[in-house]
Amino acid sequence: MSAPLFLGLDLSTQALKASLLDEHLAGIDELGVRFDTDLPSYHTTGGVLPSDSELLRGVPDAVGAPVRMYVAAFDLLWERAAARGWEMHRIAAISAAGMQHASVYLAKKALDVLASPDDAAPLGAQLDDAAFSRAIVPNWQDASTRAECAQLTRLAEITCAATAKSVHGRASDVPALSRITGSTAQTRFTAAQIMRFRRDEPDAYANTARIALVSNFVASLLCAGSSVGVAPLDESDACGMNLLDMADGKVQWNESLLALVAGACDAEGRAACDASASASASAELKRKLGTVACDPTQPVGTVGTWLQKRYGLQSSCIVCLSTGDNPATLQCIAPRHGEAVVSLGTSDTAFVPSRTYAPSVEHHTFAHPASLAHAGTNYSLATPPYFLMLVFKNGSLAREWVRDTYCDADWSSFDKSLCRTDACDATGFYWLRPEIIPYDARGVHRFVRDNGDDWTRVESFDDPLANAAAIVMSQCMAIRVRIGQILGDTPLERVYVVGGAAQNRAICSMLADVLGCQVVRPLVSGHDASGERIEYNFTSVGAACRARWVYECSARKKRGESLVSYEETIALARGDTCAYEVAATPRNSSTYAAFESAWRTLEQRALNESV
Ligand code: XUL
Repeated sequence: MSAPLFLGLDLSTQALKASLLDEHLAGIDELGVRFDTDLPSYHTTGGVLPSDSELLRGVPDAVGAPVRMYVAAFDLLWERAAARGWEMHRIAAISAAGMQHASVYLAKKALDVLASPDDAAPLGAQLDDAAFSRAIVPNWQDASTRAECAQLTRLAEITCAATAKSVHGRASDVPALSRITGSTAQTRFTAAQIMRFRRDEPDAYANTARIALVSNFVASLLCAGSSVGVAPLDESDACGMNLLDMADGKVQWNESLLALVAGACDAEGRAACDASASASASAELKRKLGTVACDPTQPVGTVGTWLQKRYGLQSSCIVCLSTGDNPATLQCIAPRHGEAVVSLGTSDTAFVPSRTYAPSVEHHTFAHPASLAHAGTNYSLATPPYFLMLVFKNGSLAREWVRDTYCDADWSSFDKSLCRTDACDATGFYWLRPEIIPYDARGVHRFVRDNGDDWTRVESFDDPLANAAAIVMSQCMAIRVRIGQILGDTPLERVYVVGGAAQNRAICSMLADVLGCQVVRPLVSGHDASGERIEYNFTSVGAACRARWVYECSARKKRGESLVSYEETIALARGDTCAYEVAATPRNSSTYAAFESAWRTLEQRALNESV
């Protein structure tokens, strides 16, 4: 029997990608289907419908995509994999990642097709319009649900007032919804999205047999032609719904929020109908959502007849729980307690593993995708049970604005400014779009040091190039302060940097100096079909790593052995292969450590002045 292969999929905003890895997690091949260019008949731009599309029905701030495009992409991906000559019979386990928060609405017909598809025909032809109760599904960029968010926030305040006021003794200035679900109300999160759908399209909601996240929808497609039906939700992904109660160390649906989303009560907690109708509305929504699986080592099932007969996958090929794209990216890099991942992209994002449930107004708290903490057994201390996600909206777009406005639209002038030695004498806040951290901060604010600890707000710097150092230092400082608050006494030992700006040496050096730790770039390269070495997609690789872990755990379970932690599996599989390269080591971190307190005061000043 030839060595097993592991497949990870990633259904993201713009493409469906697939990474095929060998048992040592080295890349064999990677391919993808881009929605805009490979499936032009769906008329998407950047993977979503243009804002003036009639299909969005004029709903302000709605962002969506045709659900059938995702199925067409799934069909095309397998066609392409077969054309590349993938050794399908060697694929031992598959897992997928899906863009977090986005949801899919299946009508009864979809369940029939998933149970017994025509193995000779593409799934797209079978999962037709009648198979979905919602043709255009919300994307994570959708912001049409502000009213629903306000209601979720209100109901959580009322419920919390009636019960506990704090979580694990944490300060109660954390909004109640965040204390319960790990996040403040978010327009893109699934609870608000389902609520708006039920309100706007009650018949279509009634016609919905199951509601899936993108991740378990893809897992269900992999199982087409088996008894699985709709795969369960993954705990880590489902934390991005504003619907799970994470507060008491378990992860389960919050009954009050569920009732509000189901239409069984209003935001004041008053029953919207008689008691039995309320109970049945809540039970109905619970049925539609299905179960949340808390043991990622437990396979969903095996591939169904559709993949077996059409593409030659083995009936033993394991289908694992699929998770959200953020948890999958975390899985790919597998930072330990005391480490963090910083993604410098359109927005700057940080992932920080956490040993405690740490809800806050500023970040999201998700269950860790590789933790067994909520699985009931085999609690492994090696994997922290949670991870926190921080999103700073003004990332690369703000850096590019500074480059274009003050650095002759030239990265090398921008970078030179970052090497200045007087970087702590001028700082700035460039909140070009309303910021998330700090919440709703706006505008551009610049400060220069007069003397000692006295700072003056200025309209401009004498040297325009100083804006480059000011923005990058301040962005890094914002990350330093929040990670420091999260880690408390634990020192930050290493940061994995990803995203476009991870290739910029000057930015990585500043990050290392400000954070006071090594900054490394994860290496997830492999080969493409022509044998050329290429960089792989972190998210689909992260999904494939889960497949490798689940395969290992299943083999051990069969042999009656105990489970192995995710980190150990990955380390054993990779052997000595270095999983990262050093991008920068800190040189003068004490300067920035000393500057932290002044910078925080300046951030508060800028915030007070931002309207
Ligand atoms: C995170 C978020 C995005 C999507 C992208 O909360 O909304 O990162 O997950 O697919």
